[in-house]
Amino acid sequence: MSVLDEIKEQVIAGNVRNVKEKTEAAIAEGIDVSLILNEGLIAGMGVIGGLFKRDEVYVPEVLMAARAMHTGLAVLKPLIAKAGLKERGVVAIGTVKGDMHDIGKNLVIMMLEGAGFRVIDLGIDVPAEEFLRAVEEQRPQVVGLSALLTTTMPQMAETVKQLKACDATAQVIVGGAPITETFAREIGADGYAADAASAVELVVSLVSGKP
Ligand code: B1M
Repeated sequence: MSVLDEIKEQVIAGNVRNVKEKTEAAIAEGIDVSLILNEGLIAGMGVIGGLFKRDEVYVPEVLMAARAMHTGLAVLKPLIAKAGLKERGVVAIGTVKGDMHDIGKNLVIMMLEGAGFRVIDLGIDVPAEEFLRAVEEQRPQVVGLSALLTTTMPQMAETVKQLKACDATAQVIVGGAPITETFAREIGADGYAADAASAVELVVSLVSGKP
């Protein structure tokens, strides 16, 4: 098994120590940073995303894999900066005002980071103005809104309305347990994802302009 396959397998297994060691070994072997990133770390998170989507692994496994991937990323970070690798895109994401749930949002963030996106985490209980400020100041291509309560769905609708009224070109996606495709369409969002892996697929398609 190549060291890249080993990194991938150890990300899937959520083994922090092994991912760190294997990433260091790959660097020592002189393997290109983008290969370590794409065929090792990101590939591992991709597999976990698919398993999670099919209910073959659950939240704890995804969190462990994400932690392992972050350890590998930390080892690669100085080399990524030197190699001038481009990020795949920028996404700003938060849980809407009145809503404190963030486990799902954090999973979406981890999977997006695992897929090579830079994510601006706006946190929980985020008012519409804060989403607007992030769009103005940081110019993300995609803004993600999460809501877990039926009582915060109107706030999600209001936030989408305000984001669409400003002249920024950011596309707005929504998700969370009570959110549906129909609701997303009704409130004028550009996309809906039922889970973290689908959110990555959606963002990739929006950023690449391929539906
Ligand atoms: Co809350 N809570 N909670 N809670 N809580 C629910 C959501 C609830 C369904 C429980 C129940 O009654 N059965 C219920 C909502 C009912 C409703 O509105 N229909 C509820 C309630 C009522 C409340 C309080 C009002 C309780 C109270 O105080 N009386 C209160 C509200 C606080 C507030 O937000 N203002 C409250 C508080 C809490 C805790 C703080 C205790 C805790 C949150 C801790 C935290 O997040 N840091 C909590 C929890 C843990 C839950 C449950 C048990 C689990 C939620 C969760 O993390 N799921 C939940 C019941 C349940 O779902 N079984 C419940 C795991 C997570 C991975 O899934 O968040 O759905 P999920 O995310 C998924 C997808 O939805 C999607 O991808 C994720 C990964 O696949 N997704 C996106 C999410 N965001 C996305 C964004 C995207 C795309 C996809 O694009 C941007």
